[in-house]
Amino acid sequence: MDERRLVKVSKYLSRHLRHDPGRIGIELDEHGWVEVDVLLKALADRNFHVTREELEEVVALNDKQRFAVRDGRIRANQGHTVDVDLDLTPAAPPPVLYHGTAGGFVPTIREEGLKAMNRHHVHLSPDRETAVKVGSRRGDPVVLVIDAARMAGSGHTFYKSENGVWLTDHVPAWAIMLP
Ligand code: HQG
Repeated sequence: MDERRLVKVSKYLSRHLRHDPGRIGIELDEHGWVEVDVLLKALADRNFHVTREELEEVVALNDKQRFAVRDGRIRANQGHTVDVDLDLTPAAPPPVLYHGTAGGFVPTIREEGLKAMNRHHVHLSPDRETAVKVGSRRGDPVVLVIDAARMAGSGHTFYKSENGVWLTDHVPAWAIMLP
């Protein structure tokens, strides 16, 4: 499959497995899973024909490992806005994590910290390079450095999604290190 189609299928899956399953008439279970067969049929019914092999390729080659397939079912690894329980286990974060954002948001973020906005958690990257990519989605990226060790020390819980994104409920302003 060429890169363009990979990205197209991945975006389509992200939209419906994270945000809007009802739009294509599928239901996610409480942990975010849907049968692969049900998903493929829903896509075909909407004239978006994806074979099982193509779906497997999208899952395997996805640049951010956004999806997991297990026991004939598929789900998004993180990034949901719909209410799902991903059974995340708390994990000890590395001392420092990164958050890529747009420069325009920085003054507010410095005041109120990082909020989950529409998602379930604030998303943090394990390295600066990844954070630059995340921030670039919104224009000129700014990378904030987060004192995860200090947050963990004061009782904040961190989770690591299956694809290596660090998640937490809120990053207080004091945990954002000065440049
Ligand atoms: C900002 C993508 C003002 C925050 C990415 C971000 C990631 C604030 C935006 C994943 C704020 C929310 C998540 C505050 C946070 N005031 N702005 N207090 N607190 N913000 O998309 O982290 O490609 O919900 O900085 O790569 O950008 O879809 O979060 O800019 O991993 O797989 O509010 O989504 O992954 O935006 O991205 P988002 P995000 P995928």
